[in-house]
Amino acid sequence: MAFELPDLPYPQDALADLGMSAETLHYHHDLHHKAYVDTGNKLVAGTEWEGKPIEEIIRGNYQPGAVAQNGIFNNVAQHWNHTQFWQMMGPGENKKMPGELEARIKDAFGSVDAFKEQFVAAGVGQFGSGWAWLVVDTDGTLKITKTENGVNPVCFGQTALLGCDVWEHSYYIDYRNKRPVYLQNFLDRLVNWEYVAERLSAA
Ligand code: MN3
Repeated sequence: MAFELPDLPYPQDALADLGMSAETLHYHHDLHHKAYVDTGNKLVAGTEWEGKPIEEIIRGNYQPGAVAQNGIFNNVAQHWNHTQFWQMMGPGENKKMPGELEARIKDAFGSVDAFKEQFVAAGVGQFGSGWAWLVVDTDGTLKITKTENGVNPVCFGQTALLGCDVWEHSYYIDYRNKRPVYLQNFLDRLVNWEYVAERLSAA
């Protein structure tokens, strides 16, 4: 089955009071994400990858250490990344981190603030386009990682709990060049921690 652009799980203006405008979500979801879906469908059609599970296409096309990944990888991985990203955010102020997730984060990083500091540093330290992630690594421990362009935790057999898009299209309308402010706001106000905790339970 061809890839489809999923609807946002909330109205386009639902995050505006929390630091992500309707304009950003319009460009990011309706145009950027849609382009990955459309291009991914075109590139996969008629190849051995057509109809395969998305994670299999991502792992099968990822080339470790390559200077650039192929077009199928770039577009299909970015479709996966954005589909997760929309769900990892949500409307409503003061979203609380469920206890079990908080305990695991404190255990791994010392404190919630230390976790946020390291996550922001990962996103800021990703030179050029990419993503910052909180993952369950293959050894079962929580880790913060950064990846370039469309590369994601699926490539490494890790479970993504949280991901933040640090491509400029994700923040330039609302934050201009201030990537650190965008990342801090993402963690403080935008993340749907209940959903992150569900992903941890399922890992
Ligand atoms: Mn993006």
